[in-house]
Amino acid sequence: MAKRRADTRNGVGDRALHHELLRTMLLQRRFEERCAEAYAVGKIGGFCHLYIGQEATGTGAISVLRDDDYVIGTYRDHAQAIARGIAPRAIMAELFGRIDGCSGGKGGSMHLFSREHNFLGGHGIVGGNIPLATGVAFAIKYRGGDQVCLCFFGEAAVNIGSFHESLNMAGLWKLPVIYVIENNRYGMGTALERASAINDIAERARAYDMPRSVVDGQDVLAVRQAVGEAVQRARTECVPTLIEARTYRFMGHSMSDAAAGTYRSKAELDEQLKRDPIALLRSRMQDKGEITDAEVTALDAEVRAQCEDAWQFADQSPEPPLEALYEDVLVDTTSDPELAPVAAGVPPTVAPIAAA
Ligand SMILES: Cc1ncc(C[n+]2csc(CCOP(=O)(O)OP(=O)(O)O)c2C)c(N)n1
Ligand SMILES: [Mg+2]
Repeated sequence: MAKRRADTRNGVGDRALHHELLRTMLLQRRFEERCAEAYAVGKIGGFCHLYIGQEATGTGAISVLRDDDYVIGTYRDHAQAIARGIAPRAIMAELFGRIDGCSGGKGGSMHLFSREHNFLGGHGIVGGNIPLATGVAFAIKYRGGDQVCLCFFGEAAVNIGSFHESLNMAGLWKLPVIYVIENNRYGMGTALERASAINDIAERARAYDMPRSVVDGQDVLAVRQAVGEAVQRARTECVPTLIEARTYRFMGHSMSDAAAGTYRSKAELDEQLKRDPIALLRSRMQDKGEITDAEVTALDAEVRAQCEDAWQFADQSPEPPLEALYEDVLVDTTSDPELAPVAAGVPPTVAPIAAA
């Protein structure tokens, strides 16, 4: 599968970079609008959590990574998979539970995976991906690599025990991991102030002697800057970072609850809608003369067509056969060349972890 992600790291001018970031966020938005539609007509089953409103955080953060870095997220993973370059066709097919999905149609909305893109999920357990990210970062260091692991989770996850265990290990062993808290103010219907003893959650990094920063999660360029600095620190000095991106989701927690009217007011939502991350970047580009209205319209038409193509592709893809139910439960070490030595009982020949 060809990688669709353009190089948004270095060597490209601001205009090209901004166009690429806008295209990615618009694709994420239109894709998830189609997800909502597909869910309503029963094409997507199970849980489905949309990222609408939070696009700048995932897009800005992932845009600074190299292809050999790792990304690991939560159940709110569709848009991050798009930012990482996984084809909309493969994502939509996964959401439809079809064989051409990136997880073979057996993961669904919350479990998007792509080994090719070093995208390690999609995890349904709140906080469950944080120790995994820490383990990935340990493996990178143990093997002497210079990749980093970028780990996304919500602000409610910082009250889970594994968050603290993981940050302690990462701080102690100096692991190349960047923990990005997507603070959208709510864990399902519970406001941060009702669940957390401190509201300034980036402060938790102090307990683990870890650099921290707070960033406007609606500003894709600010996120790029903050994550870029953390990635550089992790890559060159093997230092972990905790970043709190202050953002907001414009939809309900999942497809099963309303956007407003229960635990948050319509007035609050309307206020937040004024800081739509896509509109913010678009108007910044328009002010600088980097994009015209006609170009925005054309871009929108292009991504809408891509989403329609993804839907049609997913709809035509078959369901996995019944026999596939028992596949992918355990690792098949015999058919994977990388794992064959393990299967044969050969101990791994990797360098021990360097002293911090
Ligand atoms: C260990 C665990 N407890 C409870 C749940 C149920 N649950 C699913 S999402 C969620 C809220 C998480 O909120 P947050 O971490 O802020 O992420 P957001 O949904 O806002 O992106 C909860 C409690 C779960 N999936 N896993
Ligand atoms: Mg939250």
